[in-house]
Amino acid sequence: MSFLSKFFNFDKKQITDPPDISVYDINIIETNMDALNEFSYSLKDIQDLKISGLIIRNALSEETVNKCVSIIKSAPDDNKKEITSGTIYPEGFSTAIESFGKDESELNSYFVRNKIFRENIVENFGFDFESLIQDTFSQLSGGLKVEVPQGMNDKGSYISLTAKIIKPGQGSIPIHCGNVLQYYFDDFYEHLEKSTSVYDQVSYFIMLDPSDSGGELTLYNTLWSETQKIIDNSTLENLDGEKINIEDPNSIGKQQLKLNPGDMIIFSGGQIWHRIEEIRGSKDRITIGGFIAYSKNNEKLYYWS
Ligand SMILES: O=C(O)CCC(=O)C(=O)O
Ligand SMILES: [Fe+2]
Repeated sequence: MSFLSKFFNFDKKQITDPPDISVYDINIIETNMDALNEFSYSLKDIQDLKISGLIIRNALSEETVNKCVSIIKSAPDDNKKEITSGTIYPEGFSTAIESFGKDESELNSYFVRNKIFRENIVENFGFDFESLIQDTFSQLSGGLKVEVPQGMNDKGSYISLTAKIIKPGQGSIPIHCGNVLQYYFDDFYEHLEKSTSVYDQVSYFIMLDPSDSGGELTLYNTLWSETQKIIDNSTLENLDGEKINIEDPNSIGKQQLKLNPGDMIIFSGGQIWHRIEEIRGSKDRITIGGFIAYSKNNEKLYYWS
């Protein structure tokens, strides 16, 4: 239809069409480690939603991936934490603060344990993921320093990254975005917020072992700025009070991403609503990752999990 005929033909269809609530279109760029120098300021573009995310294919070799999978699987249970959607290794910040509350000595020893775990990162994960993350994000931010925030009361540190093991039948990671967690658990973030701009944080993870089927990352075409309420696992409500059925393609657009062993994804997980699809088949899905954000003065980056 030409511009003029469109302009003069206010037909019935245009009036009765449902409102277009998918105002944000997901756009993911794919690259590999060798081409990363073409993306010198992409972290900012991801945070500003100019691009939704970046997939770095084969960030880790097959050999390294296999070594990490076997080390993570056989890691001692007392370093692992069971949560509803699976197992986290080692314990991340949000569940630690959930279990320890404001108990200062428990929290202090949690942060000290993280520091010790990090000193033995190759032994504990099978690979120096901290160097990989620091180099990658430094390249994606025009050369900024990338650090792990210090723990509460200047004790130890946050954990840099965690592995997530989701078992078939144990489900999925239901729909969420990083900002919704900060909204509901704002006192959890009180300390981190002093150093780090946690709002609009960026998510990243490396796929180590995909499930036989399912386990895809689904990004939905709606942002925290327009949708801030979870009604249930399949329904969101936007700021206009409209219900969004995330299972209904007429209600919302989405993009599903399948990652292979060794692939890394960096995306606007703070702002874009997303979920991990149900794990099916016979094997666990294993990823390793966390969050990254600018420091309060924008001079460096902080990453944690
Ligand atoms: O699959 C994962 O490891 C976590 C995905 C996720 O929700 C995130 O990275 O924000
Ligand atoms: Fe997430």
